[in-house]
Amino acid sequence: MKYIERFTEDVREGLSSEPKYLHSKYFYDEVGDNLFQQIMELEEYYLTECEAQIFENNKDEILDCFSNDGEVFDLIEFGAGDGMKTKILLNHFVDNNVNFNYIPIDISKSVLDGLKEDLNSTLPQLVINPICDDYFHALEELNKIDYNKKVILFLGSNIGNFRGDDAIPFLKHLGADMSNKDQLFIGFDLMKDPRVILEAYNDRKGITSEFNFNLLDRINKELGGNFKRENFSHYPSYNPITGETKSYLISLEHQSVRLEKLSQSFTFEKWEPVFTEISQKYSLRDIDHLAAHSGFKVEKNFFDQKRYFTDSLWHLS
Ligand code: AVJ
Repeated sequence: MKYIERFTEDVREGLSSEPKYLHSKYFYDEVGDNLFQQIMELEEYYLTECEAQIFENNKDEILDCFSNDGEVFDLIEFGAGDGMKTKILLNHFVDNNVNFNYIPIDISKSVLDGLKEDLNSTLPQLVINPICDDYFHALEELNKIDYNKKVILFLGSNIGNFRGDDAIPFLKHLGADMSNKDQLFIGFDLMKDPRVILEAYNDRKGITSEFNFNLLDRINKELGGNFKRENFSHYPSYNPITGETKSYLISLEHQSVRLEKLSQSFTFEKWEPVFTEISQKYSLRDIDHLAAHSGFKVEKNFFDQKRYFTDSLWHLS
């Protein structure tokens, strides 16, 4: 199915559901990529800095874990983005003449082109083979062409887009494409002061709100919608019991929105929420639980100084 058809069907399904929802994966068009870039630079959005600190402070040990006495490995990154944090590791590996190939995987061609161009100029010795595809398809293709040890990076708490145990099928699927010598290095944002978490998704400059509203702009642009921004309000929430950080767009009045491409209108009650995104937060027990129930074993957890975040190294159990 073509992208735009998927988008159309997902929006139709989401807005016909009770409660209504829209998939956060559609945040990321060119405008959305740029807004997320700005989010990562926000003071409130501690995740980026924590992970950078983890890499900076543990790069020797991380390298030791990845590399078995000089044997070549593929460093495969899911959803590489601009690769800024990964660059800390890449730099360190290149400096140490490590024998590895960097394989960023992303569905966005422009993101990959930008990354490759940047790395070619800043790290010319690096071997980089980007793959523009979905994660699993790319992995299967890779498995056909080489038998190198694979280290899969899934950073930045991207896993948090799955609610709790909903990550298990995804992780199992990943495990099925891995062999015993392979590793998974996965970023989890940890439970912490609920206020700190809420602020990260409720920044003072309103970039996160803008990020959510971009979804309505996209629907207007691509599906011929007539959403009025001023009729909605961004509402972030954090539940310290479940670790669920959820964002909503709340309808400020009873209204009807028409989507030309779907030849359909949708009514919103006054104060009706549209669920837009989950960013799951984890306890260390949650992480052990996820690993155990998806066929992995936790080899080691790396932390930042405040213990806000962990990058957890897994292998098949
Ligand atoms: C890219 C999914 C890790 O959930 O923290 C940031 C996206 N949303 N601010 C996250 C996001 C609002 C981010 N991830």
